[in-house]
Amino acid sequence: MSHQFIDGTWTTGSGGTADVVNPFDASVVDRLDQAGPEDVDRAVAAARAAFDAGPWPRTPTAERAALLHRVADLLQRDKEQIARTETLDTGKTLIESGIDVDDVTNVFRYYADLVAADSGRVVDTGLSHVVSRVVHEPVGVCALITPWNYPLLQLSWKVAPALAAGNTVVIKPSEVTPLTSLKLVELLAEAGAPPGAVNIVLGDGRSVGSPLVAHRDVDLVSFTGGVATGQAIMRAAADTVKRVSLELGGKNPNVVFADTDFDTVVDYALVAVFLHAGQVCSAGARLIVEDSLYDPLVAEVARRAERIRLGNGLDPETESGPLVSEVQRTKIEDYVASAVAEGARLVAGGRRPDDPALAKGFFYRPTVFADCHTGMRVVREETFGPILTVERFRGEEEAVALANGTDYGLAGAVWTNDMATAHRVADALRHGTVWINDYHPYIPGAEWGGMKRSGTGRELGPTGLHEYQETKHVWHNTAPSAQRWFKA
Ligand code: TXE
Repeated sequence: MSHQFIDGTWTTGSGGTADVVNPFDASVVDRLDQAGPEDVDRAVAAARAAFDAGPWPRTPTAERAALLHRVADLLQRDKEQIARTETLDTGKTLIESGIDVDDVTNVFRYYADLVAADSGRVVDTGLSHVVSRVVHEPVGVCALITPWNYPLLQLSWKVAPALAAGNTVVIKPSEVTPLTSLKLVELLAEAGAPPGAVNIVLGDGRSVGSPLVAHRDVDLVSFTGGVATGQAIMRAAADTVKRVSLELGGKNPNVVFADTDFDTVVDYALVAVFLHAGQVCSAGARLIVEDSLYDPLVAEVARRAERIRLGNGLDPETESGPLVSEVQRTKIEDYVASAVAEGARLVAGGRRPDDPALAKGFFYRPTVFADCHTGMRVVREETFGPILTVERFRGEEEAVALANGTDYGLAGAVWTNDMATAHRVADALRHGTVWINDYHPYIPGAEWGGMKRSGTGRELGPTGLHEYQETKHVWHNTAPSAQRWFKA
């Protein structure tokens, strides 16, 4: 067993072993060695040496871009195998896993093309003998820490721009779902990443994540995960003034005005929240509905939620898989109990499935609560599971107030056929992404990230590259002459 990739070599970690579990039936998919403290040190030292004296940061951008394109080709070559692994590891359906691989491929291609076109800029100084240019350089050693809901996808949003910019990286995937991250490292090595440019260490947050964040030789931490962990990372990074980028999830409003098409909005309301069993940072977990549409919409969403077919992600008939772990299911059950105790009206789900074929897995029925308000914990906090809460509004002002009435600010949507209303509400929402008459799409070229407690920094788009770049101003006086500032 050798699952740590350090300085171009697969080595065995000294931190014991951990099982990777299939959430569908709790069977063991793989057993992997874990990094010990000395492995973390060796990985950072390799990345440091590769940054300070290795070829990668000095490789012309066109060659770095070519490597990223090769990775994209390899991802497509191995697409089926990667998608299957992601499904075994996370429980999501094979269709979703396949979409993830395509999206990851596109992210590598996007950053390859973007960095190839990034030649800095020349600034007009007004002085003919002075050349002033602004250039982008890599930041240094980047620790990339990822969660378990979109393991490969979220890693790609970090590793593609980090490498495109010329950084070296140490990856720490979630201990729950490390398999496709290992595969991506294999592909990066196959594509020709030089030793030390890409390293991966496995383990949990306490024994591997935390020492990485505190390490003196790490210059940047990019993290996606929970708010409490993000806060701890921000605090720890302060000691060495690291650059930090955080994506910490959301509690995302899906605002529906009464003039919208009923059947369409029911479909989208369901996929907004129940995609990947609700374990999506941008899940539309708060449905906020105009008074006159409220009762029919609640009834139809509840009816359709009851019909969602749970099952094995590998089965093409499955519409939704299990939660990722027993820990996550326990959390969801706790939220359901608190919602009932606080007076929310349960109209769908609220229980584990009865089907004995699903008994071993971490399944929970898609759940809908009506008559919710922002005083309830289930409305305020990110549940990260298949729970939809429905609130009622009267008038645009109240809709906006409710949608913004959260500590989070990652994403939200507005549904209406009145385009003036749509854009007024979109402008008023304090969320990093706003969809009008849609839910979920994102594209490599447009920034992704949150306001308020949803985090700091942006992934994707040009800003997603700048996160991994230092900006340097070079001033060249081509004709210096004595100025006699001080007397000769
Ligand atoms: O996340 P953690 P968890 C939210 C969601 C979920 C909650 C908890 O609400 O229920 O967070 O999930 C590593 N220093 N999101 O506990 O702990 C950890 O090993 C450095 C939102 O799984 O934040 C893993 O690799 N690293 C979200 C990663 O951080 C540490 C996606 C995420 O784990 C660390 C996932 C430490 N001290 C959960 N402690 C999103 N934004 O999409 C843990 N880690």
